[in-house]
Order: sequence, then C-alpha cells, then structure tokens
Amino acid sequence: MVKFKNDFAWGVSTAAHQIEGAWNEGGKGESIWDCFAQASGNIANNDTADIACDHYHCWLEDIALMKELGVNAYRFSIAWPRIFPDGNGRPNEEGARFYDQLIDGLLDAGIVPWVTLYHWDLPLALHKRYGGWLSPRIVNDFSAYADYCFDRYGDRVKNWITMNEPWCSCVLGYGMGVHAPGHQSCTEPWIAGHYILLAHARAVECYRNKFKTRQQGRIGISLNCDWREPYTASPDDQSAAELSLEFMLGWFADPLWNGDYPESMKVRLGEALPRFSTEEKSLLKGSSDFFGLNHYSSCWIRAVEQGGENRTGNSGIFGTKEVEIVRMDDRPANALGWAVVPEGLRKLLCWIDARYGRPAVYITETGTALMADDVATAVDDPERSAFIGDYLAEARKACAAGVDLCGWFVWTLLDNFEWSEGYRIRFGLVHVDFGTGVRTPKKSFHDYRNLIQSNGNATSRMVR
Ligand code: PNW
Repeated sequence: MVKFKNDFAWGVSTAAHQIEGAWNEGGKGESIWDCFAQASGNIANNDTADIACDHYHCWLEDIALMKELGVNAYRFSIAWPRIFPDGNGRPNEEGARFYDQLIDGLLDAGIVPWVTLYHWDLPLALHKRYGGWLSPRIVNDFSAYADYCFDRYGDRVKNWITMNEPWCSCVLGYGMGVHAPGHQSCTEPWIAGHYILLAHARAVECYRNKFKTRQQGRIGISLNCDWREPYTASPDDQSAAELSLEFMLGWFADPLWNGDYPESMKVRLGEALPRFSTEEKSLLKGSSDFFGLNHYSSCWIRAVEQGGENRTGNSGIFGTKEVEIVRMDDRPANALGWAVVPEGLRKLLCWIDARYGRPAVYITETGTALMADDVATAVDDPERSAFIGDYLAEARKACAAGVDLCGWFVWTLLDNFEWSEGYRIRFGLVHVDFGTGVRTPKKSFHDYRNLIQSNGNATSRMVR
C-alpha cells in the first residue's frame, strides 16, 4: 500500500473571524463580516462572532490542545483589519503583535505555521471606500498588506496562502448574498473574482521578488470544490459535469496554472467576464507553488434540456442554466445537508492532477459538521472519525494513481462561528461551550491523533 510521505503535513485549519472574537479589541478595525453578522437577520439565531471561541485571549490553551493532538502544522488566518484597521496606511502594532506571539508559541510547540492572508474578513473601510473586491484599487491594498506580513512574519512563517476559497467570496458574498457583504448580483461575482485573482498574483510577485530568496518559503492559494459526478453516463451529463467543474474550480485554477479563464466560461459569460491582459496572464500563470484544496462533498450534475428548469443552490453552479445539481440523497448527509462521499475526493484529486499537470496538493480543509445539544452528545462523534478515515483512504488511492499529495488539514480544531449558520452546527475536533469558553476534546480528536502518529496508516482502526 502507498505510504504518505515522511514529511507529510498533518494539521488542522481555522480562520480568524470564526475563532478569535475580540472584534473591537487591541485597535482592530471592523471587517465586512463584523458588520454583516451584527446586522439582524443575516445569521442563524442572529449569532455574531464578537466573542466566538475567544481565541484572541485563549491562544496559549489552543496551542496546548494542538500539541496534545500531535499535529505538525497549523493553518490559521490573519485578520487584515487587525493589522490595518483602516484597510491601508498605518499598521496597528498591537494587532500585529498578537500574531507574533501566536507564531512564536506554535514554533515553541514544534508546530509549523501555515498562514492564510485572506479568509473573508475584508476591512470594512475598504468596502465603504471603493466597494472592496469590486474595485481594481483593492489589488494595491492587498499586496501592501501581504508585503507587511511577509516582512514582519516571514522569518518564521514559510508557508503562505493568499486567499481562502475565492469561489465562496464571489458567489456566496456577491452573488447569492448569504455571506458578507451580502450582495445579490449576476455580474459582481465575476468582477470580484477577477480582482481576487490579480491581488493574489501581485502578492505572490511581491513575495518572490522581495522575500523568497532570503526567507525560503512558498506561497499558494486554497480553492474549494465539490466533486461533480455525471448523473448518468450520457454524453450530455458528462459534459455538464465537466462544465460545472470548470465553472467552480477552473474559474480560479485555470488562470493560475494555465494563464486564463476556461474557454467554456469566456464563451458563456461574454462581456460579463473581465479579460486579462497579456501581462496579467503571465503574472498569473505559475503563481501558486502548490494547490491548496478544500473539499467536503459531492453532488450529481445533470444536463438541463433547453427551456427546462434549473436550480442553483448551496455549492451550486453560478452563471449558466445548462446544468442542474442533484443531491446525492442515497448518501449520509452532515448537519448542513452535505453528502458524505469519500470517493469524490479521489476523483477530484485525479481531475486536478490531470488538468493542472501534477501539482503538489495540500488538502487545506476537510471535515464534517454535526449537531449536538450538549457536550456529552458532541464528544461522541464516530461519524467525524469515520469521515476523516474514509476520505483519507480514498486520498491514499489517489496517491497510488500518482497524485502528489503532501498534506492534510482537518477543518477544524474548535467548534466555531460557522458563517451564516452561526453556532448551530459543530465542525470541531474539540467541543467549545460558547457560554463558558470551556474546551473538551471529542473522540475524533483522539482518533485523529492516532492517525497522525501512524502517519496515516491507522485508518483501519478508526471507529465505524
Ligand atoms: C469553508 N458552501 O466554507 C470555509 O473555508 C470555512 O471557513 C468553513 O467553516 C468551512 O468551509 C465549512 O463550511 C464554506 O456553501 C462555506 O458551498 C460554504 C460553502 C463551502 C465552503
């Protein structure tokens, strides 16, 4: 059986807005997510992330938990408005110092930091000033923020991720309006995506030109995609499934690995899809040192007959009515209704491997959400252990087929603020009581620890 590499990254992922709390402490500015969650009616139960896991104050305890878990890597994000409360201009020393402490604490615990620069908490000031991701002005501001982070933390941080899941920012934030900034538009997602890609490329250019030689790190991006299985073997359903993968993953990955948007998108979106100049194309192409993949679920895709009905839903295809998403309702679903389909990960990894020329892949998020009313129920989570074990087993098969898988980050360490779902559902390996802040490791925490200790080979011992 194929073994995972000796230097395989075993980690957990988190995001600043979902765990830190302290939304207005230490000189932090507001983010679009602070504003969105504080407005009534946007989040389940009107929950906010004002306190969340209070990680801003409990970070030492959280590092101790990770040490106990045995991870060798931790992916977290920096809150841009903690460093630049106004989006740009003068940095906030107190905010910057928080991440100095966190990084030093991780290194002391033998845990390699993986830093995401943008996990959705855009400084509200930039949104108000020029519309945030809808304006080309964001490109300079993002790369200046990135430059500051490379300069300040790059002596200790060797793994950078520019953006988390641009698809979500664009479609959920600017298309469907269920994420901040809550816009509903058919045109804005393509514009926001365009400037996210250019901001990524400019930040990478900055890293490579000014820091890489000295700091010897690497920089990439994390993209999310479900696997899309053709509903039937018919050629129409097969090409519909391919089209939906191009619209979800190819939208961002094609420019970064191949230098431009997929032809299928250019043809269908016409003028609505901005175009890259020749210079921009060469800046984009090859601008990710690795392929960060966030993967949770799968669905079927069916071609829609001309004039037929089509739905666009959660993880739906945005921008064309030619395809319909059909839930895999013969599979178990998690608390969000996402189907648990381990082999979808293998198929997606093979699709990426073939289309992008065998990139080094890190699973930068994968995991599952459960519902639980009390801590006793929450810690008894064999479904989560099984999810991790089964998805990992399929990833191993992908490695046997040649995929260059280099790391695995479970989403997530702590139960946390799950965006529009608030605290209703729980993704953590560790239960958090949001009344008291008390952390309690779940069974899956111990199972994941065993898995890591055997470098992924203990899969068969996972609870079923
Ligand atoms: C990702 N969808 O979000 C994020 O990177 C995490 O912050 C988040 O907590 C995790 O996955 C679990 O949801 C997503 O609707 C949110 O398709 C929504 C969707 C996908 C990913």
